[in-house]
Amino acid sequence: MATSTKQILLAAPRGYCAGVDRAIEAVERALEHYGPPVYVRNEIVHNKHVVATLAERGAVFVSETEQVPEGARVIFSAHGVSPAVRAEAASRGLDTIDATCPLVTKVHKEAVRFARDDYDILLIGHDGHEEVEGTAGEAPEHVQLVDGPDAVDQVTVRDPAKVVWLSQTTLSVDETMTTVHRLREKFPQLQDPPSDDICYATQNRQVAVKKIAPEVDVMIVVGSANSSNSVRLVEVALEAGAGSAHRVDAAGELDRAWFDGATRVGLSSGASVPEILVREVVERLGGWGFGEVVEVRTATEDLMFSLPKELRGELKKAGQSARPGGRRTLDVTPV
Ligand code: 0CN
Ligand code: SF4
Repeated sequence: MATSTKQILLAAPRGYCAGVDRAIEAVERALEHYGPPVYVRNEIVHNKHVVATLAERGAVFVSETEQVPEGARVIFSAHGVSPAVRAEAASRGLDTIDATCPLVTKVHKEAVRFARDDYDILLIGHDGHEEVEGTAGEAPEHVQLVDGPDAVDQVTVRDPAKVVWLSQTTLSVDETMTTVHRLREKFPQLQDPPSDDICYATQNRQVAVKKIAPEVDVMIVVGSANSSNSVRLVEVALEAGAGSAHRVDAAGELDRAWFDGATRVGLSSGASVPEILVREVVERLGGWGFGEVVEVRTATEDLMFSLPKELRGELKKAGQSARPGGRRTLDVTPV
């Protein structure tokens, strides 16, 4: 059907997942309850606007627990930490609040269990990503990192009858399946994880982008450069047939030339991205003639995680509600 108004196809689900919502609320509630400074090990989630906004409110982001003064309070990020980091924090007498997403913790538990049964664990994930460092750290003698299909050739195992693959939660589903296929060609007895390690939010955002991508001239994904799940959405969009695809941190990074001759733009955002940043992109595109916004929903999400237990206990003692607020956005300061 011919249309004179240029359109935005807005992917749903997009933006915050349950683990991000909980982690950000943990920092906000800790700041309210204890007052600043509250230390946070690594970026609480991989979004520079979220980090800048929380820093303005008194969160102090550090890359190692060594940088936290003895006896102070530190929050572990949504991506999880290895037992060595926990031990270091304990040895320095730090009060810890663990905002690791429960779906990351689930993968840690799988690694511990398969290591106990003396399996070789092939962990599919991106070298250097914090989540992978945390998961591998649960069983360093048993875990080998497999960073994509091309890394399969180098993999060797002790006993091909006792091999399992696990993965980072925020990978491309299709690329991971290619890696698994190659691993299984090499090790036919390779076992699957007990349940999907790539989380529901990562999967849902990819499904929505795949639906929209073939219909659009340009796909825009809002998210930070170090956000694995956001970057995967750009790749998924291109694979699924978008004319072009770009990641931006915020509306200010949009280049008008990307939209020359375009009549339909797709828009999504990663799991760590506040909705306000998407709204600003919609506004900017509206000013460039993309006046009609059509939401394309492929799933509904209502999962919500309770706050980290250390914080819940403290809030209850102080007579404050320990229920998660489900804030779903943060009034971020554009940086
Ligand atoms: O962007 P994120 O903070 O992290 P990655 O996609 O880089 O893993 O999103 C939340 C994901 C988690 C854990
Ligand atoms: Fe948890 Fe998935 Fe969100 Fe990561 S992207 S915080 S694993 S729900």
